[in-house]
Amino acid sequence: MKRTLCLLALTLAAILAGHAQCTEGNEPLIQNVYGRQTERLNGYWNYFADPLETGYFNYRRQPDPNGFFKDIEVDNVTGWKEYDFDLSPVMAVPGDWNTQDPELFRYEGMVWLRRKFNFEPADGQRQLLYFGASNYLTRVFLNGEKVGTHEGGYTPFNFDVTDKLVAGENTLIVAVDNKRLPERIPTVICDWFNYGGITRDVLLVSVPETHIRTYTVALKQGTFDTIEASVALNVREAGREVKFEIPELKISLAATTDAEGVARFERRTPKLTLWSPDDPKLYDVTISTDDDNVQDCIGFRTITTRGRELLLNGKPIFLKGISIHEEAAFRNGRIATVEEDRILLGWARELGCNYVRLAHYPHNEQMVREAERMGLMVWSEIPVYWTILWEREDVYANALNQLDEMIERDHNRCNVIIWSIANETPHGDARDRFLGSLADYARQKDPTRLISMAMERNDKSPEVLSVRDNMSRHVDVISFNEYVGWYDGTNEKIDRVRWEIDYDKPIIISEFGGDALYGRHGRPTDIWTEEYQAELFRKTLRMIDERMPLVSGISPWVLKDFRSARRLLPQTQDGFNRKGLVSERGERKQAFYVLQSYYRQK
Ligand code: GCB
Repeated sequence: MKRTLCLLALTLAAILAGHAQCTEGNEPLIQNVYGRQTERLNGYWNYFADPLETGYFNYRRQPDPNGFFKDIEVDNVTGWKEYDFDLSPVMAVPGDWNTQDPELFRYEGMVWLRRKFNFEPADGQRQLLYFGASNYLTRVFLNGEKVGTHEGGYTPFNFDVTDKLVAGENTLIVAVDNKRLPERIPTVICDWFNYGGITRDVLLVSVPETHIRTYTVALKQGTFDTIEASVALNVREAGREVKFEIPELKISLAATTDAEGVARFERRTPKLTLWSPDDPKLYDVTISTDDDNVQDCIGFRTITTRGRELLLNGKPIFLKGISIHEEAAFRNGRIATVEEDRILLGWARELGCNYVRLAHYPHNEQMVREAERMGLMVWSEIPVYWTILWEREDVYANALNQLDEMIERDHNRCNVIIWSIANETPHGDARDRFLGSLADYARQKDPTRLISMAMERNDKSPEVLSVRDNMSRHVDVISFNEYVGWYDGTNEKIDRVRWEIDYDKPIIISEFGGDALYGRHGRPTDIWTEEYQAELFRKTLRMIDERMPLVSGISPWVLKDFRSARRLLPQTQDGFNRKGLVSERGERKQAFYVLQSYYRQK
């Protein structure tokens, strides 16, 4: 107990420090922007690259208090400015800069973007400026004033800009910096493309002074038929009436907020249809006060474990999964539209999946929502990947903040069954402390889901494979990246190995796979061919069924060939990781059909 309290105190201190260090000016995240009144600030924004960061630092590299580029109208009365947004080209927001401007394809640094928009203030309304994500460090200026900063490339953030908006034309300027640095998360090396830019929606969310900030709607723990909801206002105001309605279930409840500004609801609902991949039932939910109103679609399910079994709604389930990067099919840039989400999820369905591992960072909100509608369970992950600076408090605070934002955004998505706190991290005391605290935080913030991380193998001998990791006691599910036949021996090794995994927890193989260039053929022993990859899948799937302890799910690596600056081999990789079952042009490789027929008979 003492230890838990201690960790909680540490965690709280780190969160507070996190907000001070890696983010600044952010309001607590508002839940479900898509169910509210918003104005989209997407569209074409003027931009220019600023590799020397002239627009942010003065010549001594001190942040310039006047922020040179923050507002072109007021910053330089002399007119001697050496930049001009009006004369600069435009790029689409949301969108990465790498695939929009050939000169910026490999650019890693600062880019300034500007969008003008008209605004008419309404009495009693507050305006939140919301970014779905922007990679990586984002500094925001509105009408010449600094609004705030956010660190982390894959989670949403919002600022209250009510007092900075003016009637008529407004100028929003955003500096985005995607440099890779050792203290960032992810850090200097990772195996995916470092797309920079404002990569997700930018919205102006209009809410009343006192509004519904967030809510949680789920099954009461330990039950299959009792809906529980809590609704939090943006202020600690007691005595406000809040309504909670699910018309289809004839639920219409009212409650008043307590001193924390929170209203709670509970209702037994024997006729509830639980969400599952076979029947991804969602209910329309309305939450309202006398002047605020949020609409959502919510499903109900339980996800628990029993020894080595994984249980969905109390019944054992096998996760037929695939790992996915958020990179658009055919176009191969950061996903910018929901249609692009649907293509990837459609391929996962075609494979026969009931589950997707959204690697290695939180994907866009619509991806998760579409998956929920399609009956796909989700593993959601923060980019704590490979070698993080485990000893540094500011790095921990940043990881914690990204974890917090991931959970905050998606805790009402019933299809999210696992929060993953890391991928392939080297063992050590500092790492264990770092990840142990993240796991405790996630569990305390959201006790309705399972916690996991993609571990590495730690074998007992070259032929007796295993996972042994101190983090095992912190996670609910033992997940690991396997790779026999690719990074460990060739395909014939798969038939020789034995497995001993000593934990009594469900096992998920979070990755296995091998590279194949679409259209390259040879014998099943010829590396880089479709035949090699297909054989690797056949052998691995047989091994899982016949020679491993009970495995509760798999998410082979990976749905589609994806860009990675680490993949240098000419004529084979050409800048792409080739472990996709589908090529970067959308062609299915042989292994696609091997996995598809396995999932059909499973
Ligand atoms: C891994 C990583 C993944 C890589 C993959 C590979 O273990 O988790 O990010 O892309 O291997 O292809 O090497």
